[in-house]
Formats: sequence, structure tokens, C-alpha cells
Amino acid sequence: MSEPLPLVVYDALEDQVVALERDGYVFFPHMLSKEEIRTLRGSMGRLEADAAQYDRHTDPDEHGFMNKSINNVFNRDPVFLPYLDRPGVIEVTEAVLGEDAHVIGMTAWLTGPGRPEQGIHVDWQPLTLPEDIMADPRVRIPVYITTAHFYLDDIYEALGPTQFIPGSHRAGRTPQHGETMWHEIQPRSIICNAGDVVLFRSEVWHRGTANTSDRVRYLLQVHYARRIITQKFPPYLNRFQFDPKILSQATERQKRLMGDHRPSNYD
Ligand SMILES: O=C(O)CCC(=O)C(=O)O
Ligand SMILES: [Fe+2]
Repeated sequence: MSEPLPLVVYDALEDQVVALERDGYVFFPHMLSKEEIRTLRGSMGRLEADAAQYDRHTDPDEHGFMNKSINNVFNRDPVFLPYLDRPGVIEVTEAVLGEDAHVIGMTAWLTGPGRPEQGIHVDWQPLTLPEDIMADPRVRIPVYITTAHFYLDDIYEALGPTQFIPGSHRAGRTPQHGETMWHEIQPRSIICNAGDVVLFRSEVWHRGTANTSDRVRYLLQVHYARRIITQKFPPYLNRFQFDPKILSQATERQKRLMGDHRPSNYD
């Protein structure tokens, strides 16, 4: 097994942006207090999956492992609102995706013992280009979509860390036929602490690994995109409704991140 990724901390916003663009991810330590972690875990544990909203909650006896994922939790409990625009993360997000960036999803995700390793993948590949073109330093593909992982456990190998292949977004393509390395660079684990955050661009090669422990891993994912990329709040065709009680507690910036935009292209 490869060594864990060194968790380099960049303090200045411009260095954080450079890391995200160059490595494909950027690490933020100690973003949440113990109290916040406890509150988030409590709420995530209590939330009930609603199949109509495309949530999942598997029965370990049938599925092999417990997998609970609840979509768009900012609309389920006001405790999630502050994670739309967590200071420290939101500045990098807006710097790379624009001042009118928005949240395209927010998932509370619990993965139980027995979860298998994922294949190396990208979450979304904006375009495909030959590798020699991608290697030209003049070619700079904008970041279109990012995800923040708010880790709510002290992560160790058996709990199933996320692994990244640094710089692999410059492959200019998705991994093919079970490829597990890019340019001989192996996937390496993020072994971090509860309350740490990793923000990554959608086309960096990565995977979630197997949970071989006897514990459940708690992860809050916040997906951000440029405003022109659609939000993904199921169920569709008018059936997703914002909870007015939660909206009334949101700040102007949080409302913008949920979609309350000023008119722009195509509006
Ligand atoms: O579980 C993880 O750590 C990563 C999950 C992931 O990459 C995905 O589901 O797309
Ligand atoms: Fe992924």
C-alpha cells in the first residue's frame, strides 16, 4: 500500500487556489469544532432517507453493507446551512468558480462496515483532450465543479479514506478499463482528522476505499459549480420545494448558493 498523502497546508488564498488547480485538491485542517462535529453527526444519524428525494439507505443484510446517503441536507435541517458557505472553503470556491458560484448538491453520507473499494474515477470530466496538449503549460482548463469533503471522523486506513492521484486531472480523460495509476502515480489516502476538509476538482482521479473497520464513516459532501452548471436538487419537475422555515434562517450568501441569483446569461 502506498504512503498516505502529505497533507500540505496553504494559508494564503492564492496558494490554496494554485494547489487546487495544480494538484486537483486542497486540504484545510481543523475547520470544525468538536461541538459542530457532534451536532452534524447527530443530525446525520437521525435523518431518514426519503426514496422520493433519491436518498438511499441500504439494509446491510440485503446489500452487504449499510449505505445511507441523504441529498441536499441544507433543506432538511438548519444545522447544515453554515456548511454552504463555510469560511475558509467558500473563498477558494468563489475564487475558482466565480462570485456567482452555487451549490449543486449537499449530501450527508454514512458508509458502514463492508463497503467495498470504489474504482478510480472522476466525478465529472468537462472535456477530453490529448495528453500532449494537456501537458502544454499554456493549456489551462478552468475548474467547473468542486466538492468539499467535511470529514466527521478521525480517518484511518480501515475506515475507508478517500484516495487521490495528485495532478491526474491533467490526464485530459477519465481512467479507462480499471486503470489504477496515472503516470505511475498511485492513489494515496487522505488520513486526516475529524473536522478537516478536502476540496477537490471534479476531474481529479480519486476513489473511496473499503471500510474494513467495524464503524460507520460519517462524511458531509458539498458540491459547488459555476453558476451556468445546473443545480441537482431532486426530485425534479417542480417537486423539490425549499423548506420556508429553513430559507428564513439563511443569509443572503447562503440563499445565493442555494440558487437565488441575480439575472445573468440566459435569464
Ligand atoms: O467515499 C469517498 O471518500 C469518496 C466517494 C466518491 O468519490 C464518490 O462517491 O464519487
Ligand atoms: Fe468521486
